[in-house]
Amino acid sequence: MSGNRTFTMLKPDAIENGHMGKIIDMIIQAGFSIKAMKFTRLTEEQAKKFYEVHAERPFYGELVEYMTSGPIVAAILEKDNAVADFRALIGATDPAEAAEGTIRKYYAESKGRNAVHGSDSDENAAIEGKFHFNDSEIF
Ligand code: IDP
Ligand code: MG
Repeated sequence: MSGNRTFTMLKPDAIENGHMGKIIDMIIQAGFSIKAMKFTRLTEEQAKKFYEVHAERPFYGELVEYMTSGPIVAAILEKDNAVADFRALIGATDPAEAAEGTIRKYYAESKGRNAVHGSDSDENAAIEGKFHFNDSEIF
């Protein structure tokens, strides 16, 4: 059975380009409710840990540098079928391949600087949510 929570980050390019409010509005209009939200900046250690699964990929160094380059918004979102529905809302990793109407189609700059993160499984949604929030910060 699929779960009802996912985890997202609005990445540094989205904040830098002034898209934070519009992206949060798209998320709410798509039926997600916000269970936790934080405006913060990742340390190098946090970014390395968060993207550990990509450690062997050629873009890992660039990814860590980008994700620590400025503030982000981290959030836990709730909706039926949250993980899959949120991945559909954000679109493909590369904005050139993202469907019309998706967040990445509108706001991503490139495959690397792609505006938003979305968890890829219920298991990772739980791990990633806990990575950023204590129980007392989740409503
Ligand atoms: P996802 O965010 O759509 O799940 P992943 O393949 O899990 O995509 O990659 C994690 C993040 O790493 C991407 O969102 C993007 O910021 C970055 N990334 C992925 N592939 C590339 C690439 O080929 N070049 C540069 N950055 C990349
Ligand atoms: Mg991924």
